[in-house]
Amino acid sequence: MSGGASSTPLRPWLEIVVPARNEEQRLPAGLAELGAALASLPTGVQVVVVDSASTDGTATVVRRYRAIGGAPVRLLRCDRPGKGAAVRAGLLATTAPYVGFCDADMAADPAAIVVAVRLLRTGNLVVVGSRSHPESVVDDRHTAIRKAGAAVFRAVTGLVVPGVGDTQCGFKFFDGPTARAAAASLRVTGFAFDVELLARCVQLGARPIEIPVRWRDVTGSTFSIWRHSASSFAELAVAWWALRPQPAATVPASAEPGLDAAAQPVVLNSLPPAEQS
Ligand SMILES: Nc1nc2c(ncn2[C@@H]2O[C@H](COP(=O)(O)OP(=O)(O)O)[C@@H](O)[C@H]2O)c(=O)[nH]1
Ligand SMILES: [Mg+2]
Repeated sequence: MSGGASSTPLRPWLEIVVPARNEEQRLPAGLAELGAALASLPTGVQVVVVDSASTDGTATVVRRYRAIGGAPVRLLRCDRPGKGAAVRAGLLATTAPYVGFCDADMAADPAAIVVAVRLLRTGNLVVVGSRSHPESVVDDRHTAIRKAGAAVFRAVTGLVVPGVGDTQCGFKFFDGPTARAAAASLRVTGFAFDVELLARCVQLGARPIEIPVRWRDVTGSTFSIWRHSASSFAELAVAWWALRPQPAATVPASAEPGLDAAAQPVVLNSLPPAEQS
């Protein structure tokens, strides 16, 4: 699966999607951090940066990186704006048995990828970074109003995907076929897409595992409380409607939505050891 030490196999074993909109400033540091984390993984990893709606030099910056930490970097353009649309396009462009996505600012320390991969390799289908995990180290400098909005948002997400403490952390890893199947039916194109993506994975039989992350607020966020708050709640409604249980007669048994006991999310204690400085 990991390929030879000297050459990158044609089919990667892990592909990591990085959505990027107007990220020329934050991407260089973000990719450097991601590269440092990938250097400890076996060869055969690829990074897919999905650029959409950028009006700056994001694409030019990405083209400068042929590889990071031994992983080739691909640039993908997505015509539709929105983080959800970009991650969906990135996931659908993957072929690897394991996939994931990270924000361009690497607010969640990508060192946790090694933990996520270990859990995927032991048969877990979805592993998500969670700032609400008791072992997470979170340096949250968001404004009080954004924190309050996030708390309300979290309460409402429970209606769509119960049991996941933090659906919005930009650090999620998946079994490839599960992620591609979930992404194929994704309706939400904006910041609330994670909720629908997780709920669709649960419908496919996944039991999301939450792992601790080291997370810090990185300045230059593309999320605007004024422009994106209302639309994020509207997206939740779209997800809830799209995922509502269908009458039994019209849904094949294998695709029946809903959370049975086996699909309940679980929380794991698996923060990687702190990096030595
Ligand atoms: N391609 C693409 N990426 C986006 C879009 N909107 C947000 N993103 C990316 O989604 C990620 C969101 O993280 P960030 O802006 O740090 O938001 P925050 O951490 O929630 O404040 C970043 O990598 C953004 O560049 C979009 O319309 N298109
Ligand atoms: Mg961020």
